[in-house]
Amino acid sequence: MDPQFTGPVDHDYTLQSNSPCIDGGDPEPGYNDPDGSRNDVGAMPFIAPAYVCGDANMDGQLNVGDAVFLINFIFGGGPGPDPVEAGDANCEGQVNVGDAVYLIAFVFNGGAEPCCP
Ligand SMILES: [Ca+2]
Ligand SMILES: [Ca+2]
Ligand SMILES: [Ca+2]
Repeated sequence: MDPQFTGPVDHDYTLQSNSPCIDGGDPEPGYNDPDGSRNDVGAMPFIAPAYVCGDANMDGQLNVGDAVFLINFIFGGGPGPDPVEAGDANCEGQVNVGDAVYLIAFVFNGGAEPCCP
């Protein structure tokens, strides 16, 4: 079976969210992962990233500030969203100006909600 390591080539043995190793380890509660779920097979447990989709600036709200944050990141060399997925509002796999446009459409024009990966 393929354990779905994130980056086996560069020795990144964290698990991707589709890994069959997740919650496949010892069911003994004492071995539970830091997130309280059942133990994962392998050295690095998978911890689902906690973020609000589209909340690029991580202030807990979705508003124009997130679009501004993304624009500053993309064009102004400012800090990026962390995790970067939080900034991928249109969920096409990368963070770019399209996400800022998407957020603006959502905030001001009743556009579709951010979907994120
Ligand atoms: Ca787990
Ligand atoms: Ca925000
Ligand atoms: Ca995107």
